[in-house]
Amino acid sequence: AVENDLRVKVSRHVSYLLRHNPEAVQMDDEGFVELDQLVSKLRRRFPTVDRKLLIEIFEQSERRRFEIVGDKIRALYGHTIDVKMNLEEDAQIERLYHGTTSQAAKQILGKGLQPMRRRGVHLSPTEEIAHEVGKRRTNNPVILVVDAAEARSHGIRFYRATDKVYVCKYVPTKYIKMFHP
Ligand code: HQG
Repeated sequence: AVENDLRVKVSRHVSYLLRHNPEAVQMDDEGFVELDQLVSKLRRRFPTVDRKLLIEIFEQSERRRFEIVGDKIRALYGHTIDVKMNLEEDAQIERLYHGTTSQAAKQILGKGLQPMRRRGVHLSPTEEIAHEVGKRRTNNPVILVVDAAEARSHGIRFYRATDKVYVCKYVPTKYIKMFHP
């Protein structure tokens, strides 16, 4: 349990560093950081962390939050800092889902899905995943469904960050409905 606790803390801290860069870690314009540099940053807080443990944490995680390319690593979504992710557009997906609180859902149905503090709106490919996301904020999440096909025909682009996370700049209210299973 202590082991797991450390892993969760390290993973959260990596998300924090790579999505928001509070300590001004050297990052390229696509959001990549040298793994070695990240490890040495992390060691100040978690002295037992090394490259091997980091990679284990990423491989065992249920969500793919990071991407390692060569000697570099970046967060795949969730940024508040300006990064050029160059994610792959998904030009086929017809529906996307968003799980949130009932209060937020009301606002969203009034003015659209906004990225709030992040660089993009985060959407889920299935209602089950949207439910999990909403569960982080409330016991009774509301699921919204986005008509991605219709939005796309009006120029809105949806990008696949991972198998569980899609991002988009903004979704106007006319493409959003309450989801009723
Ligand atoms: C809401 C986690 C009022 C939106 C998750 C959400 C996800 C509005 C909140 C990822 C609004 C933003 C992202 C509007 C949107 N008025 N509220 N017009 N438009 N909102 O954290 O989707 O574990 O930025 O409903 O699993 O909750 O960190 O987005 O409640 O994939 O890897 O504003 O973070 O992944 O919150 O979560 P967030 P999110 P990790």
